[in-house]
Amino acid sequence: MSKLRVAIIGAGPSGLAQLRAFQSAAQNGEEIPEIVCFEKQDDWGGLWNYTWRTGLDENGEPVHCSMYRYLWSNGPKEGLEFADYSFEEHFGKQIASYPPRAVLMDYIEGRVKKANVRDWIRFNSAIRWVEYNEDASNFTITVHDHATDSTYKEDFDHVICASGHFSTPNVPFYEGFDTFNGRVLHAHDFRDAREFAGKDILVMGSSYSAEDIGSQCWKYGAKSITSCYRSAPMGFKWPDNWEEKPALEKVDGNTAFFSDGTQKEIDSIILCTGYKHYFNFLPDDLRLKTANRLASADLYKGVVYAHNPKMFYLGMQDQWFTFNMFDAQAWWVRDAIMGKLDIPASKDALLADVKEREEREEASDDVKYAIKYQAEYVKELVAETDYPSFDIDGACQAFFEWKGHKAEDIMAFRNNSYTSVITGTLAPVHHTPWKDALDDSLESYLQN
Ligand code: FAD
Ligand code: NA7
Repeated sequence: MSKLRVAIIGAGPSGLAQLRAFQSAAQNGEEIPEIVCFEKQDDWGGLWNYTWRTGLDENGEPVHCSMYRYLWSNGPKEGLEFADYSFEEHFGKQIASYPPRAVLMDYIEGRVKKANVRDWIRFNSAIRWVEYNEDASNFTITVHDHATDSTYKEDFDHVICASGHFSTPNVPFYEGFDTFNGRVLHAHDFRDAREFAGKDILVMGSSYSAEDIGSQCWKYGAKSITSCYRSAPMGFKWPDNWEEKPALEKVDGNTAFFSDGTQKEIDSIILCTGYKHYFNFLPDDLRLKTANRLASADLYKGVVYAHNPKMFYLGMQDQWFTFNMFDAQAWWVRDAIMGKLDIPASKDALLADVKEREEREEASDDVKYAIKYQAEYVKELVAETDYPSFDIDGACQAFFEWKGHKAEDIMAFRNNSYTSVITGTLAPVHHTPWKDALDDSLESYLQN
């Protein structure tokens, strides 16, 4: 019998977790399928692979990166540490708890360099289309190889979609945007807070991007920050030049009007209004359609596409846990493909599992409940595979402390440190408070 062929779409943290999962099985002497990972960018790392570009990339593909300069981890690294590759193993010492992007990128790369899986990736290779062949029970994938500017097709037994879901911006229209006398941009296109130094900015949204982009602009010298919310305020104790307002109604010239009847003169509008799950390379019968939530629609165990169980998705949930959850998913998918775990044959059973997860998520809108909910999910998958078990409740504890530190002082929460659940070591306090640390380079961060 010929070897199974598995296609992985994307070499971000999720796709790389999948490569590492297969590589670790091979290292243990198991026979693994043939793996091909397709990545449209010229390097790995997904969102963590920073580019100054916005709009279209050098090949005319939509720019994937939504990260920006000076971005530091928005949660403690103790919540995302790989169970098979600690921060101490990578850096040779324990490091502070909220690493800047470049430091986390270095860490992500370290594990896959060690695993020696780069040759499994075809870079500059954008997936154009995926079709399922009922007769042959396999998939045909159409790829655009930008290095040779040619397209080709190849067949695979399984497809694992790890293309991320924080790249295609959700961009609402409000009256007056089209005649606003300043810049209107989405968080996806935000690159450098210094652009807004001395300016009065309006940040729309009340989630992570609004909080962090507003904070970056504050740190790098914006004159004032106004944030506005649709449903609920972020409610932190903001600095004096940051005001939180209810919903935007319209803008007229440079004046923004809010639902409480107040108004504010502004220079720029940054839409931190979230992202869409968007897969323009998938036909209706394979395409995941879901909201950004913890229990993704249509995914058995959060990874198996219920309408075609030969197709898998990684990392499609809203995320408290990130790298370690992608690992748990990747190990589980590997074992399902290798026949070590069973996927129920009936679609009803697959969808019943989804429904149960949705109902359990909807049982409470408490934040601690949500963190524990995702922790239980990670535990469930880890228990069914040989991914090294780790203290997932301890990681939850780091998240709970992080939430408390944010409530205490939103501009200082990153000065705190937490204990690694992998090595048991307490992280050092960073040498410079976050608000004064203007240099976000790896060299600067590691000077502890
Ligand atoms: P991605 O990182 O998005 O990677 C997907 C990959 O698929 C990309 O390399 C892309 O080029 C490739 N791809 C897409 N389409 C195609 C195609 N058609 N053909 C071929 N390749 C394709 N998480 C944290 O843990 N800590 C943080 O501090 C943090 N900060 C964040 C800040 C921002 C602004 C954003 C947007 C996200 C942040 N995240 C953070 C969450 C982030 O989602 C995860 O850390 C992680 O990057 C998700 O990995 P992924 O591999 O699932 O997706
Ligand atoms: P999120 O977490 O999806 O949040 C999107 C925010 O945008 C949220 O507050 C929404 O309000 C708001 N929103 C969405 N549509 C609108 C419209 N039409 N008008 C006003 N406000 C709107 O996205 P983020 O970018 O913050 O975070 C995504 C990831 O990036 C995250 O995992 C981080 O790690 C970094 P709502 O509360 O729904 O009313």
